[in-house]
Amino acid sequence: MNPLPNSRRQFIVNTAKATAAVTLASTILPSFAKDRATTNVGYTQQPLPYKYADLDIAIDALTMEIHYTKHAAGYTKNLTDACMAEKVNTQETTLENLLAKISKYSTKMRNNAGGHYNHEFFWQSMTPNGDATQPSKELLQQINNSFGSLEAFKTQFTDAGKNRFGSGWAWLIVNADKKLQITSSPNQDNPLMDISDVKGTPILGLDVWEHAYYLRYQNKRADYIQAWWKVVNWNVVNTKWNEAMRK
Ligand code: MN3
Repeated sequence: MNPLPNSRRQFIVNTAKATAAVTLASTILPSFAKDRATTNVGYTQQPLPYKYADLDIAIDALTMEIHYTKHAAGYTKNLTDACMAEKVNTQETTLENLLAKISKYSTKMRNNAGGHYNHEFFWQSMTPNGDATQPSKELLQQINNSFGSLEAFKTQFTDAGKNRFGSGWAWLIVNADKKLQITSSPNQDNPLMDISDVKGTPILGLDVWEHAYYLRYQNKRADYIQAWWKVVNWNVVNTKWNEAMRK
């Protein structure tokens, strides 16, 4: 004989499931949810949020494919190797925190932690529908305050990328005073690193290594940057700006 009516039994099953879910949420989910709730970059290469050919208005498909599967994937693999060799617990140390004390690690760690972070950040910051996105009202106000206008900001950021000698990145950051600032970094360095001359939280970054543009643009880096504005995902920049202001 069934000791419990069906509805009672189902209630117990549901309660057990709910309890299990609450237990799971309180034990496992905090770190997971934290990563998902922010635009933090993890240690693994994430799938591109678009196809290689989708950014063709600015970047051709072959460049995207080689850049993602060879250059960027190489940084990710070498970062994994460096973390193993230098005993970084990637479950406990966020990549952002590792970058903040990068001076304590090897040059291999610096180059590949930066290379992995910068590329994951870069992929996130682009979309085939860039023209459908724009700075939020609040961010636009800050851009106007800091640089005069959106166009003036783009010109100054473009100059930072154009004038970065050799390989590197141009950045828009939120600095310690919560102000917007344009900067650039050599190689795979970035403004999260303790060794960086200019420090802050990046909210937009542009890869100006030749591998990012040479097939289509050859020596014309300025043309690449001009086209790149069409694929900037301002929705992501808005989110990163909000997060940086709350830090
Ligand atoms: Mn690159």
